Amino acid sequence: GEESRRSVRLIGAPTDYGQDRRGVDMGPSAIRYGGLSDGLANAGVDTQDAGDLLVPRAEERDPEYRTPSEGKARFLRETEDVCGRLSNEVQQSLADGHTPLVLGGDHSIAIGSVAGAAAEADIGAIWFDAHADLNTPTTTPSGNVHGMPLAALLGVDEWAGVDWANAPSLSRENVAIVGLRSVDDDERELLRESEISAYTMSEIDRRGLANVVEEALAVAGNGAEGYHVSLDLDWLDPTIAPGVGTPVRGGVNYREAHHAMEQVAEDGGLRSMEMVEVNPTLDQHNETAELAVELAASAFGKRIL
Ligand code: 5AB
Ligand code: MN
Ligand code: MN
Ligand code: MN
Repeated sequence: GEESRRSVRLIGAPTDYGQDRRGVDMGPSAIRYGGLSDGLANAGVDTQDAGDLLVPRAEERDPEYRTPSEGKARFLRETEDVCGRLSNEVQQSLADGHTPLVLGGDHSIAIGSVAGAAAEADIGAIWFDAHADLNTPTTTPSGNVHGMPLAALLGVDEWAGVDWANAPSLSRENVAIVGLRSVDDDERELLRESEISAYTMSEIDRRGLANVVEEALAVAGNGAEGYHVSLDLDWLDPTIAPGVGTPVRGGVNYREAHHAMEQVAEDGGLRSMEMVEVNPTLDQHNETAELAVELAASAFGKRIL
């Protein structure tokens, strides 16, 4: 019989509420301009573009936000609003038979994309990132919500019972973080005591990325109805992905990254995906957005032979 083609629906979430540096709201445009629809067509998937969510400019809003316990989360009201709408879009895409591919925007939008993907299914997640994104409004050193989405989705401490995050949308035994090299003290403590599978760059050096990703796929998929892939472009080494707000040296290289995405395609359990933190104002010749395009093509099954 004929294999059914995967159909991808693009959803832009042009936010920059979650971090300090302006410009990441241009990520969806940069990634589209980088050739996303052609790249996905080459991967053999049908693509439709739902356009961008409407996101009010940060200058028009008041960033100050304190939780009842005096925790800090800049632009949390705006983040809640965008994530609620994004969650609905992701849920609708899945209901319509499309695989959602969300284009960020800063990483705070993951609270919406994963909540939507988890609304009708028990899912896992693989977090490709230099950072753990496990802060809460209490532990955050910056007040920036892009450092907190995974904690929100897991319902950690102050994030517990946050209904707009559908918290918890994920359970710790089905979450793998791959590529860690910048972790805050409270995040480290949480990772040590929890069942979250966390793979540092050092472990990747020792075991090879392919082995680590194989394990991460097993973790995310074990007993779950598919998984979400959250790809923070700062996962990559800044020499190949300079257009990000929080670069950290010592990330994965070009071929490693492609092979990881090829493993995702091969595995077949991908339910939804997002690419975040691309900041064209910090980039060189849109190369980070173009790399995101290439990696998406690999994740959706582009074949060389
Ligand atoms: B990203 C830091 N841990 O919480 C914080 O880029 C950085 O989404 C967070 O991974 C980086 O502010 C968030 C210091
Ligand atoms: Mn669920
Ligand atoms: Mn990061
Ligand atoms: Mn991140």
